[in-house]
Amino acid sequence: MLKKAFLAAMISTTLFISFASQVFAEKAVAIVQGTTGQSLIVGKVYFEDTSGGLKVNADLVSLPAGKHGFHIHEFGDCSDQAKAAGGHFNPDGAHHGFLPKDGLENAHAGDLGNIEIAKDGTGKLETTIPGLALSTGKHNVAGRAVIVHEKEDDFGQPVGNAGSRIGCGSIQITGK
Ligand SMILES: [Cu+2]
Ligand SMILES: [Zn+2]
Repeated sequence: MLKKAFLAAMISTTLFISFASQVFAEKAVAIVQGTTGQSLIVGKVYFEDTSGGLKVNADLVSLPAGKHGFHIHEFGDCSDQAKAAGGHFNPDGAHHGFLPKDGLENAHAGDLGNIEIAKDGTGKLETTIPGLALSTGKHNVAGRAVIVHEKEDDFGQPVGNAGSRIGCGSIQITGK
């Protein structure tokens, strides 16, 4: 009998922990790869739901030095040199901008701006965006794509003049 009660307690604890981690601390990763066969671009972008918004932590290597437009596009499909990812994630029908500065009223929900790449080809970006989440609400980014562009996003209309899509990764929930 005791063994049975212990087992039941174990099971409910496990269920509660997996439920709680899904609701309160969802995490995801996008494995970024170059969109052309000869490209050496690789990287990881980690996402985590926090009380202050969606935490984004990118770590890329083998890119040309300089600033590169860095966005979340609508679909998590990197085929056809990432054209299949569609446009900037924009559930509000806003115009293009810089989300951390302009907010969801004045920027696309996918407008993360630029990632700066050093001379050695590496770049990091860490930001927390209020209003975005992985899988809850209107501004949910799981299953969409992170895109790294050829050129700098200059925040011009309609999509920042950042040129072609050189890196892409779909945002996949890792759970814990
Ligand atoms: Cu883009
Ligand atoms: Zn945009």
